[in-house]
Amino acid sequence: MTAQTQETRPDGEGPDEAELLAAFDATIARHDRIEPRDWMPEKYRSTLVRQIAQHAHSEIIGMQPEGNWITRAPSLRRKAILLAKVQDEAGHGLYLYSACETLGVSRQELTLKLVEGRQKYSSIFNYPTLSYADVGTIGWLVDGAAICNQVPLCRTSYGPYGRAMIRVCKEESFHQRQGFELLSTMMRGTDEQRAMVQESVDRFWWPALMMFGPPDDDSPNTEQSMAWGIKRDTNDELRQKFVDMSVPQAEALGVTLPDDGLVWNAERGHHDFSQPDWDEFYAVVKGSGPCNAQRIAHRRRAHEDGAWVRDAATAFARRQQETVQRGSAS
Ligand code: BYC
Repeated sequence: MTAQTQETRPDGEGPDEAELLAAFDATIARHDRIEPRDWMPEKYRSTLVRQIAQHAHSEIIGMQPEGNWITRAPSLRRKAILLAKVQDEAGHGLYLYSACETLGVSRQELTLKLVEGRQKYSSIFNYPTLSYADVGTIGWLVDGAAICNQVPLCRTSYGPYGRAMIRVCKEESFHQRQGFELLSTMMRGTDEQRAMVQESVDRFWWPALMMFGPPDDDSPNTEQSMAWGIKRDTNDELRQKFVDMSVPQAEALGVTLPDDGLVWNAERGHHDFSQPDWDEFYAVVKGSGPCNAQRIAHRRRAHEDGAWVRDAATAFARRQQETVQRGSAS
């Protein structure tokens, strides 16, 4: 049985709810994709809206910490690279808002929920960027964490989300390399530059670990999201993967990761590591991080300042439609 659309069958009889659910469950069990016109349980739809909207908001809010350095980039080359990267994040936000719209919510609605604090975005973007090294550290660690989290999402059960992720991941891996390249250039520079990199890594390491969400035992959504194939790995599995990936990269760079508990465990075949400060995580998620108010105020201002662009685009589209209609009537 394949996933059923919500339309009635040719005989005029619509499938009942139990049949629809069975078809949905069978599609998930086969690791096939659910598409926008397929029937889906309401909770599956609302879970996707929650996750994809948060993801889209993260991309858009995530433009701010790095955007902060565009006017102060140390060279024309670095400025061009940073501009392109921040523009990519805007593109990622747009693919994701479009994916979310296929679930019956409008972008306007999502934006209002963000600026009114009714939907979340990633905790990581509530930390400030204090030096240019932070641009490299965000690329290396934050985009690195994003890749760990998002590569499995290319196989998520909802078609439009998985397809958006494929392109996003390609760009994110490019972003990660540019971050690593910036940091390795600084590490080959002066003692002062090396100290800047280390100080930046010390600030971003723990917030990067928090990006994967609370430990599995405290994650209310993981079990159901895994059962539905929305998430393919748990928060702790992805965090472990990120730590294992980052240790040799830190060695190659010549930086120290700020965790005395970070050691190779031969028996597990993974690194052991300490837990981040989960009280800090919950405080940041609830709005008390160093930059929450600033990030939302900036987003709200940009939305309000952009009202005339939306009005003009809507008027232009209406005018074009009228011209087409006049043409086909004559
Ligand atoms: N920050 O049950 P859980 C980027 C919330 S952007 C804030 O484990 P779930 C980039 C969670 O929402 C990358 N909130 O939830 C951009 C839930 O609250 P609600 C962004 C968090 O959904 C620019 C509650 O805590 N990536 O890469 O199963 C420049 C309980 O959590 C966080 C994505 O959005 C957090 N870190 O799992 C550079 C990836 N963690 O909603 C780079 C897609 C948890 O019940 N999202 N919460 O009120 C996901 O994979 C999952 O949503 C998460 C959380 C793993 C994040």
